[in-house]
Amino acid sequence: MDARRDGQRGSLEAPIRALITGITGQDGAYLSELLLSKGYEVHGIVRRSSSFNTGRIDGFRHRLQLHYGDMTDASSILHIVEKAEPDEIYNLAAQSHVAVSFETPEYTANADALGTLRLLEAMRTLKSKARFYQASTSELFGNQPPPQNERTPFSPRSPYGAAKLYAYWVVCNYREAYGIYACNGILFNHESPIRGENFVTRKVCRAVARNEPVRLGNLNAVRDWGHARDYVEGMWLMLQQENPEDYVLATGEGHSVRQLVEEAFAYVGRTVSAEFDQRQVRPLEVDCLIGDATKAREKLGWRPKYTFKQLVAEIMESELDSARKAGLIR
Ligand code: NAP
Ligand code: G4F
Repeated sequence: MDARRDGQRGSLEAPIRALITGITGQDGAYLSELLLSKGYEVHGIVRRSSSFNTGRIDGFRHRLQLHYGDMTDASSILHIVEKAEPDEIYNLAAQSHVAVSFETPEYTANADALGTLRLLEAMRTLKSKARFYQASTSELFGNQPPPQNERTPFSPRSPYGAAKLYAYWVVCNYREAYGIYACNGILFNHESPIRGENFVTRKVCRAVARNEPVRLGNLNAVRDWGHARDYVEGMWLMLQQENPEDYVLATGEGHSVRQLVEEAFAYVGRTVSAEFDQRQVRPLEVDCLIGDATKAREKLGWRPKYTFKQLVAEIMESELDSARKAGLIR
């Protein structure tokens, strides 16, 4: 362990420095808040966009150190790691939408697979001693029967899953070959009121709250939905252990998309109604993801606090509030 971590952890003179790629995303925002609350100096990589993409972190942006960069641009990654000199790196940046990965497979591989390699290579080149968290995913499991855990074989069913599989293995390789403290967090679906609007939880809650048609693809898919706030705590815990290992984070409870729709309508006391939209059906589907997070519970002491019901209620409340403010409902 290096001296900063051993001796001066969290002290005022030398706060621990974290670098978060994907800081403008759902998890990046929750993780930033968590690390700031622990006294970290938080750096983040933001990619240039024609419209503002920092909405999720604007409330505490003045406490962050943001750098322009892109996972597809090796030199930007190298310079940022050199400048920020992080003690911990959380690699959350990705083209994270499974359906979109079928439309943009090459870009997804570039950002999600090669992007991870670029970051690890930057660390190796700079001889960085940072601890490294990789945002791996339950999509790696594909249609392996549930419950899935760290010993379940991988068999991804999308360009996104395949890109993340490369990233998973290259993280393991760099850990073994170069002694980098690197962990894969194999996270099952986690959601929140700031989830991207085109993921199914937020999409359903938004449409129900606004009294708009709910147009969906496969209602039979089962997912293990937790709250992002719980999951970023698990990411941090993985980097505080003596040895780097890979961990599944999941609630252990599965619900179908149909049950999600029923829960959202029940919240507003309306009769369920959803329309089928062929455009939302993926070329390949992952049928059922339900995780077994025993290892994280036993080794990290990690347990999710939110239930599915509480998660849907929180997203619904937020959507109802925004619908009222927009004058769409009373
Ligand atoms: P998200 O909301 O889609 O955020 C993704 C972040 O990556 C955004 O900040 C995005 O920037 C950034 N990004 C995308 N392409 C980039 C590029 N080429 N260069 C630099 N930044 C780029 O995703 P999330 O839900 O927070 O998930 C975080 C990570 O965990 C992702 O890697 C995802 O694949 C993985 N994961 C998520 C879940 C889940 O259920 N949420 C489960 C397992 C694994 P913009 O804001 O500019 O778009
Ligand atoms: O909300 P989703 O788009 O999430 P998905 O595909 O499970 O991926 C998310 O979780 C992964 C972890 O398992 C992450 F790695 C990934 O980055 C992302 O965060 O879709 C959930 C399910 C799917 O089975 C999909 O086919 O909902 C089904 N679905 C049905 N109708 C729909 C729709 N999904 C979306 N996004 N939109 C629909 O209209």
